[in-house]
Amino acid sequence: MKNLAFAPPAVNAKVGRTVEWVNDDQPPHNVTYVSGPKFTSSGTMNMGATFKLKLSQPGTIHYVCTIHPFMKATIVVSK
Ligand SMILES: [Cu+2]
Repeated sequence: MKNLAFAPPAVNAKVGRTVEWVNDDQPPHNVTYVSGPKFTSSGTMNMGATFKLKLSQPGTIHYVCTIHPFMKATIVVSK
């Protein structure tokens, strides 16, 4: 997360890979599940905090930062 955005806002990755987010912003953010293969949301991430998600199922994950609802992003997970 940087400049009040998920960067990049869309990624493609294979099942079995792990995605890691780092909050490079001063304001807190979170990674909150919206739709697609289910995962447990991150909770609040202060500056410098990290969150990892192992991609275990194919599908398109949509997620948002609920603190800044305009921060939306996707992960397309393929086999
Ligand atoms: Cu945010």
